[in-house]
Amino acid sequence: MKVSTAILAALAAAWTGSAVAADTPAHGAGAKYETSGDVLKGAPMQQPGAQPGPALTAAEFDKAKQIYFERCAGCHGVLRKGATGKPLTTDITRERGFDALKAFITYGSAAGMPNWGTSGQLTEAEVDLMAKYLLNEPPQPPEFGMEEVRSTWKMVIPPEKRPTKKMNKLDIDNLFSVTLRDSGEIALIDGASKKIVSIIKTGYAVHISRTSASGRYLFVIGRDAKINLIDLWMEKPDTVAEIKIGMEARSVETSKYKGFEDKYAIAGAYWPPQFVIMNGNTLEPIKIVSTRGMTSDKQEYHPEPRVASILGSHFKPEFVVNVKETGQILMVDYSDIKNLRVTTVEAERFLHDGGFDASKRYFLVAANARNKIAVVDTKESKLVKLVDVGNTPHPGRGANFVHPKFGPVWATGHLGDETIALIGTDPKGHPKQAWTKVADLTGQGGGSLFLKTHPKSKNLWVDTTLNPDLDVASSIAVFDIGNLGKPAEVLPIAKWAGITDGAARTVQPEYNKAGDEVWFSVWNAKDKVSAIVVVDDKTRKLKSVIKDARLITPTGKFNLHNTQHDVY
Ligand code: DHE
Repeated sequence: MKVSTAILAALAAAWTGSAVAADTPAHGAGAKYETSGDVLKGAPMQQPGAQPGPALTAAEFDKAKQIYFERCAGCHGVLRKGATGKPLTTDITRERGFDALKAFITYGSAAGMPNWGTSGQLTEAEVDLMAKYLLNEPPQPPEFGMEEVRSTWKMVIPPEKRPTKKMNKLDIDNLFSVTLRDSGEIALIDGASKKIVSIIKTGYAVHISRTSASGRYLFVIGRDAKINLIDLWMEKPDTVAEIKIGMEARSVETSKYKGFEDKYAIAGAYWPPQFVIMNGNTLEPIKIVSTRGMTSDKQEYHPEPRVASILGSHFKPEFVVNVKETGQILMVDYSDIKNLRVTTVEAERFLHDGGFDASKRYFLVAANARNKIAVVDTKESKLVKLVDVGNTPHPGRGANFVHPKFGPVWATGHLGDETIALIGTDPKGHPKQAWTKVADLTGQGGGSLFLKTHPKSKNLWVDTTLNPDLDVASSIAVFDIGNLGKPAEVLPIAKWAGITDGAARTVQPEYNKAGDEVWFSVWNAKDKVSAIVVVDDKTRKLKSVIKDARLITPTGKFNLHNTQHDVY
């Protein structure tokens, strides 16, 4: 079934701003999707004192603050200075006035503002309250400087008390770290037996896992900015250190350059807008750097630019830090942290997720609300090109393969349309195609979050997790790389898992180490059965279904070898 482009556009706008439109079924799957400010709703914030706005009681202020951080902050910003949504500072809201604000919240807008009132997401009284709240100055969540960061640092097992050799029989390379989103845990699953080896308590709503350069350590970051450092050599892998680097975060990475393996870790926060460099073996915080600054386009000051994806360069002792609202890519040189050198690459606003090309020299990242992919040369620390793609690219780390006609390409799917854009990545062998969109494939629909292939595979798997049509959202499209003119085959992954209760969606293909199996999460509500479905890559037939009462809301899966070596 084709879904209207208006719905997809609203979905895309909402996702990029981190709030799903109220009238899309994706919002119905809301339990699986939380707005980016939700962690902050409970943060202590002083109600601004007497001011020209309508007076709010303390209880009203608390309620409005909670609604704002649950529903609005992702798009309009913590301080209401605007992100993908319009700014809502009092100079603007007071000029608009109470009635206009009320109408806007009730009916939404064509630009992607959800119709909170008419959809029934907010009652009339709540809409009233929010209009009043917006006429008052915004409260500010607390900062999180070195004193606060350090006070959260826990050394559970110091390096000298850790094993000196691997104490277990696990095939670490083929372990999968699986996010159990709503239980605040990860599951370590053995790739061969498909058995859960261990469940480890982590921060709230874990977002990603990353393997250290040596492969010994696993870093896991929660939405609440808590990092767990897990030692995979222990008899039973477990947390050896933890820390909170802010109040809200999504990304963590480790130093990968030769000579610096496992030495440093870095994590980026959504609030406060900052990144923190830590000791890679202990998580002891070393340096905090604020990302507040000028936008790349108009060079206007932005007070809360969130840190999106971070990658460790293979070509230099540098971290590639993508700052969302300013569109600046910071190449952070960790060879001398005291005298930190940061090369600021002017890219494009609303940077989100991305990955390397097959040579690992070039980094491609989505400037999602600008429908572009920024390409950075990590050897030269320079922007190569901004490439136009479809509506709201969302690549995850992307997918690299050799196109029969155009040579090496990197692919991204989109939230706002059904296309899969292929970008040439071989400036030496295919200079004409390099850093341009060479082709579009047509997938099942918009709402795509992740796609994946493997150097040994001939398949390209594309999810459509947030498509409003549940049949589309619960299945996967697979393209034949050798014959891209052929329409994709659609496999009903959630049905294969035998899950009929709830609105289970299929999310994030991930290969095993050998590259002959693909794992999919069948992501259901917290109180419903979820699963992981394993498909044989060659035959595209079901290989196994992992079901276990402990597999609560599985989303991301990270094969430790592929994550360690950036294989995708
Ligand atoms: Fe993610 C990656 C941010 C919602 C699952 N997500 C990322 C990255 C960022 C990000 C910045 C890149 C990290 C990196 O590479 O260093 N995600 C956000 C959001 O701001 C957003 C839109 C809303 C929010 O409030 O968090 C969001 N993400 C989601 C989900 O709802 C998903 C589907 C389920 C969940 O667990 O919350 C989800 N995000 C993922 C996954 C990755 C990811 C699985 C890593 C993909 C990979 O293959 O590397």
